[in-house]
Amino acid sequence: MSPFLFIDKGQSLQQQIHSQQEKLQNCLACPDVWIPLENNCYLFSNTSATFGAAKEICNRAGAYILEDQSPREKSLTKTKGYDKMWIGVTDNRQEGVFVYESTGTRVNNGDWVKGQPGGGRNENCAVAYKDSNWQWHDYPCNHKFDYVCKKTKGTFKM
Ligand SMILES: [Ca+2]
Repeated sequence: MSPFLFIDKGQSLQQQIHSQQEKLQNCLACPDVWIPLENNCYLFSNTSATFGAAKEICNRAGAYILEDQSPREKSLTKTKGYDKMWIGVTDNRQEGVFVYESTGTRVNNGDWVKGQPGGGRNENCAVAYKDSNWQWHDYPCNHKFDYVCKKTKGTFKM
């Protein structure tokens, strides 16, 4: 979509305003297949993937693997029927230091299941379990799980 506003002289001012508002709303909406919730857009995987592949797919869309889930995000996720899904949190770079993939910032209050993470060097990626109310376990990154890409509304190229 063009960022420029075109004024049609045949339209009343009110019509022009309405038309520009519609264009703006289209810019702020989520693209096809992505699900809107509050200020974000979500893409739910159809097939499972390793953590690295999931990350690449999300990054290619300018998004990142879902991280901490709000209660509303958890409700949305529940509708998808996943048993487990990746969370964009790893200690790949430094064992025991979990960081958010999207920002590289350290996870201080991760939503870990009690006793997790506990896999040491063999388990460097976080997985949310439905049966644990989507709390996290650490898991080997080369396993394949479902995943959700998340992106802020209005950041898509038109
Ligand atoms: Ca680890």
